[in-house]
Amino acid sequence: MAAERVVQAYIALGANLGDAAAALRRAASALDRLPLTRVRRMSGLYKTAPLDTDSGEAIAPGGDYLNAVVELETGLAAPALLEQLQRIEQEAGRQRPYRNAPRTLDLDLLLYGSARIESAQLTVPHPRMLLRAFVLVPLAEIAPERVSPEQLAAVAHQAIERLGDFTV
Ligand code: PH2
Ligand code: MG
Ligand code: MG
Repeated sequence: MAAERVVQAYIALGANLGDAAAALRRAASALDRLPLTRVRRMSGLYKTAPLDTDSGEAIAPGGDYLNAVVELETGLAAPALLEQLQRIEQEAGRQRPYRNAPRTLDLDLLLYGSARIESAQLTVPHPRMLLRAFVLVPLAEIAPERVSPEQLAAVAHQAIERLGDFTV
């Protein structure tokens, strides 16, 4: 059998409803249990103010978020990985009453190797990741080659606090 093609994928985790720390820990261990997939690196755990999705600036409804980014090594194709992320969100009780609503768990596919994907379901790299310190700061922690100093400088005014290591 041919060897599986394995890629590094980066997933942003966020939650600001319920026990967010537990939701992120459970999500990381669910990711590690996906077929053909291992969690290879985990950023620290960050506390961040809720930001508006589109501008990345104005404050959105709800309390502070916990955010982190993990690196996966996966043999899943990007659409199959997206399907699994959505399943894990559903199992964590995710509801979508309105845009930017507080959430029990959000899992966003940021990067899938060096792929550029534009389908009806999925855009990779994530189209808004460069607007968000809550993505770029933890991503830079585990994959500094994927984030430039200029990109970090552009979001340096957004409040973000590293609470400590993120362990499952
Ligand atoms: N996610 C959003 C909108 N705003 N703000 C923070 N701080 N963290 C998030 O994960 C987040 C957000 C949409 O997914
Ligand atoms: Mg999101
Ligand atoms: Mg999402």
